[in-house]
Amino acid sequence: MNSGSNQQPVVDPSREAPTLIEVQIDGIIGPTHHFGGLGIGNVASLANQAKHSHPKAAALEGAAKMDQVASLGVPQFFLPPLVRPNWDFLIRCGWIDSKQRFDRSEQADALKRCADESPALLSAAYSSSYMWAANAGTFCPESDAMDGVSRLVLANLSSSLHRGMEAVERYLQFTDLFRGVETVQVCLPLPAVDPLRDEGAANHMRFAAPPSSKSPLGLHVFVHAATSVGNTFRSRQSSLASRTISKFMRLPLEQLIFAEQSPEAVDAGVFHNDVIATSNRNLFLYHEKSFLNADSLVQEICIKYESLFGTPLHLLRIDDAAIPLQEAVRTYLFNSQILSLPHGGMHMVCPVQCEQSTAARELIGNWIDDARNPILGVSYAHLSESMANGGGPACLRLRMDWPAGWLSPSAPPFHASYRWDERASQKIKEWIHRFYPDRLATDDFQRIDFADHVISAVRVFPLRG
Ligand code: SUG
Repeated sequence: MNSGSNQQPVVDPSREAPTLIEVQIDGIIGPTHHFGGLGIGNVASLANQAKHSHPKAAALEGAAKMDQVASLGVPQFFLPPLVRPNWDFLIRCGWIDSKQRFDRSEQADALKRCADESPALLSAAYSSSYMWAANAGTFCPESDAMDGVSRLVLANLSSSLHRGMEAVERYLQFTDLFRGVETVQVCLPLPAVDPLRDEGAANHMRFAAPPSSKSPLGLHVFVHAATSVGNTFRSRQSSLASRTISKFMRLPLEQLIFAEQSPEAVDAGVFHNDVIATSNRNLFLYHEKSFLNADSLVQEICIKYESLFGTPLHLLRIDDAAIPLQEAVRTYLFNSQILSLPHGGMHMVCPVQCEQSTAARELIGNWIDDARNPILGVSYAHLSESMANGGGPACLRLRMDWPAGWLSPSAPPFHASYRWDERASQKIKEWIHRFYPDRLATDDFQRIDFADHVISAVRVFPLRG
């Protein structure tokens, strides 16, 4: 089932709600990973603009994180890299005529002229920003929807010069990934206009029952950017987009909350909610300065959570005195990937920057020692290249709660060619070693031989759907 329609919800009271399994879908880091300085409100991206990047090391770091997650028994999937430079984008921006798109000397000329006259646009055409899969879309499992349909609403990413182009390419990838699954709707992104700007799951949290409970329901919190004037940075997620997506998903009001980021957090470099707050099932980790009117918001979340699940939500509130906003943004503690382990309990994959920060390391140690919360262990991921562009462990993955039947051994494995297992890991790492540049400067983008190389590299990606 593809594309959304706006028919009225149909509730089927006899339907049986399925058990859900949390899956992780990472974007493979591409061979043109670089520091374009294009991330709006993203202090790491702005600070590292035009530095040399290391695409091979970057992609191997991302692969190692997927190995780490898969080794815990958590279902891990990947999305193949997208073809860059994006010639369609360059054609639409007038740098080459569509009739000449396959003419090599015209291509070479277009790259050179664009590099001289509009380097930001060329950087966008080469961007590997699709690697941050948390921004690909927002997912709602069928058990939460009033009409019993699972939906993935792709994000339009319309705020950013370099990211808007991902939306349609991602739509095609997910349509392929879910090929043949009748109970999921892959929905086109909202219209790519400023009032509907949307950045996907990075601004959405789904709370669920503790693992001991069988309830498949979820409480959805959509976080939009600060609306008050005076922000240093332009906001990325509009309130209208969040509200429209929640309607699309046919969510009942009892399972729905809207929240606003605090302007102070946005000004400190919190360009997405997942930089300063995160959830996993019955756990809520947040910074005291994450939200506007944080106390009343958290109270609302707790009340709705308890009335849905009959048990309290586990809160980990971090005060500014313990981790100041700037330290939170530097370490990306809140962007740690919290995983539900197959046999109960949770595990955190934190950026190595948290291990190197005394304050963050001590907090994590205390959580593990405290038997009252579900966190059982931690591992640290080295993601220096992604982090230098403002992307931590949780940014690199889209988390979805899939009906267990989709993964059962007796079901058709529609997702088989996107599964990260030992074979995929080995093949993809070999391919990275063979084709990825060790070091990249944005000057390389104007070379036609470089463009040819990275396009052919992605075309021979070893595992295609
Ligand atoms: O959109 N960085 C990304 C980082 C996305 C992080 N995702 C989440 N928080 N979920 C962004 O700002 C930098 C690219 C550059 O500057 O070349 C960039 O796009």
